[in-house]
Amino acid sequence: MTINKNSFSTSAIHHGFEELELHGSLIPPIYMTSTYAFKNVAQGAARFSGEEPGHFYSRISNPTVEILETRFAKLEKAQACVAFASGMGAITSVLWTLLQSGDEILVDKTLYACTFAFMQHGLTKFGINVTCVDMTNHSALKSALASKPKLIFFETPTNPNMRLIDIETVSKLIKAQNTIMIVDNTYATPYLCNPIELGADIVVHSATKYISGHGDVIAGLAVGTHEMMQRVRLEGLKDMTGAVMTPLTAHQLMRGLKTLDLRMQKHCENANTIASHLAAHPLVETIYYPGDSNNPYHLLASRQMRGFGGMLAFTLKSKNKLQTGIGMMNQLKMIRLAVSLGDAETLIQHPASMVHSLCTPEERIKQGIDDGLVRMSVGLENAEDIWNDLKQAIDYANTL
Ligand code: 4LM
Repeated sequence: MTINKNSFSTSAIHHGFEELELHGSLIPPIYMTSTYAFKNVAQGAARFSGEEPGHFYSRISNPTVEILETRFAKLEKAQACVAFASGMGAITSVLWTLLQSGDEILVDKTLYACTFAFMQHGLTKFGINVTCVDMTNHSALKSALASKPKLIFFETPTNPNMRLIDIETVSKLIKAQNTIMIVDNTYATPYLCNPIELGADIVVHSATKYISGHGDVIAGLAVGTHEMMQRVRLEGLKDMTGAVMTPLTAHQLMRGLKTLDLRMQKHCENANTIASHLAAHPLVETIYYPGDSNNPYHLLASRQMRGFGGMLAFTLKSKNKLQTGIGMMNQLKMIRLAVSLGDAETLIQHPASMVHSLCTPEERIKQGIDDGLVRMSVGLENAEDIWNDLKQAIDYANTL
């Protein structure tokens, strides 16, 4: 009998931990320690210099967090991983490590609002030039690349309007130059897409979302080469942000990872059911969901992802789409009105008044975010229960 230790589910459950080495403890112990005792001064010095492998302070590394990092690197098909206190901790630590004043970077026009704020209002304060470009438009991207940016950064699918960027094509466009490609893979997860295989250098995640899957953790992860991740750990994480993941969070994420494949299959299935119902509803104007065969990103999604994911967005037909959308959301009974995504509970939010309210109306227009847009993270409940709640709320909004 051969056991395929490389399969996603087996790696998600077993990789990076040998139970019999630790009293047979089936679950990796949670090492709640901030520091590590040395045998003598020479050993302490060797740990600090890196001559001897091992832990010396939990802002740099911790045995429980290390198991999660090893396991997640395997799932993302990367050499190495660094864990962080949040998705924003991952993004800021990676970018602070790589950038310096005077650098130019290129980012996609649609980004999660705090990532957008970090780029546009944070990095620019320190003399970094940030240019937004529509990375789905390859000729615009080619022209923008002429300035040889230090790095490019994008999400795919984008939050909240579900645009998809072709990772492999973008990677070919930057091949001839020394530009680093960073992809935020939060929406797809490594179960649906592995950007490193398609040419990305670094992949970042808000592990708060599908990786945790249970709405009880704030966490981030980044993967890349050993060399790049060691730099991120020792510069961005250790000296710049200090956004370190706790061992308890690592334990919760490892529990989440064990069911990531099962949960993603159900998220995909449920989102597909809800999208089909929405498509057939006369009051729905536009659906942003790559699983729909009429969606402009459908072919790319079929090639780049192993499923269409659990996220969708839509607008309702109305003279005042904003008011109708708000009226609909206030009428929901089971679906929870909340930001974040990837939980068992179906979550709905209104980007213009919540997550993307951090952007000005002009910035939202540039990012392609309609003020009437409603974003849904389709959960794991019974799909017909989700639809029945959504339908009664849409029907009610029509009477307003
Ligand atoms: C939200 N998102 O959309 P932390 N990258 C992406 C994200 O969606 C997020 C982050 C990074 C939402 C939070 C309120 C694509 C967050 C940032 O929240 O720092 O773990 O991740 O509703």
